[in-house]
Amino acid sequence: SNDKVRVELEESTGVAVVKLKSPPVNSLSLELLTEFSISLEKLENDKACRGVILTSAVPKIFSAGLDIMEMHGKSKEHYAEFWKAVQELWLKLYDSSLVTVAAINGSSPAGGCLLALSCDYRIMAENPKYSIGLNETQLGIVAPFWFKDAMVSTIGHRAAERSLQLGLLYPAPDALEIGLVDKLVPEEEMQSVATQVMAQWLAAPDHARQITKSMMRKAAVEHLRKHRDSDIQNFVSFVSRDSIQKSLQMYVEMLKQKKA
Ligand code: CO8
Repeated sequence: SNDKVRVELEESTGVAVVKLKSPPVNSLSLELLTEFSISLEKLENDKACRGVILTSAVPKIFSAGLDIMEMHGKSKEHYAEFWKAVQELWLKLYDSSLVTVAAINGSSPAGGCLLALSCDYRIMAENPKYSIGLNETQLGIVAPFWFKDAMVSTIGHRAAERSLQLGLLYPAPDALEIGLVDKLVPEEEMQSVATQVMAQWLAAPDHARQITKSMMRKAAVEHLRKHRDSDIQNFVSFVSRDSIQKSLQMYVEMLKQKKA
């Protein structure tokens, strides 16, 4: 069903609020990735839209990242299709000409963090129970080069190296301290602060801002565009390994045990 991504465009301001609504944890399944990409493309092509506020309609969770079930026990063809959809969404979001503000109203590990990193500005609810980071190594997997590039661009090389090797998840206050997010706000003020930040970014003339954004992001975007096929091949062969399948299996079981 086409209702995992809620889009509300306010014509008077040109600002769209895009809410992920795929309970329980907004994990990025092939279906959600596809719907999200289509929504972004529509907004990108809509002359009435100048900015997007990205947030979650699921309490306490922004996004649990990529859907682990899409990377486990499936065919190589499926892994390839899934990975292509992950790349596609990232390219659309990271290379968007719209102003993008992430309103991170819950936990945001791995692919959830990547979504936030791809926006122009990040505000996060100041709850220390919410954490964000690229924790891939903790699952026994490796964040791809373009996840790494986005992290390095945001927090710098040294902090990114430590953060990626250890697979660190930062509670909101620590995320602010290392610059992984730009601002912490009380959860009930997220929407109004996001709107204020958006107004500030929209005050810059569109054309000049868009060219500047594209200049800043071009190298990372080209890096993936040029190596899309090999990146898919790498993902498929990596994720198909028995050892990786075992790690993912153990991680899923760990999540279930934590619950019991
Ligand atoms: N994918 C699929 N299912 C998930 C995921 C996920 N990412 N996260 C949680 N779930 C499932 C849980 O297993 C659980 O299922 P069930 O109800 O059947 O037991 C259900 O969602 C609810 O989860 P929790 O009970 O854990 O919910 P909480 O509210 O307690 O916690 C969290 C929410 C904090 C989001 C927690 O679920 C969590 O930490 N999840 C794991 C997040 C994670 O580590 N994601 C990493 C995914 S990998 C990725 O995004 C990038 C991969 C890059 C590719 C590398 C190349 C190989």
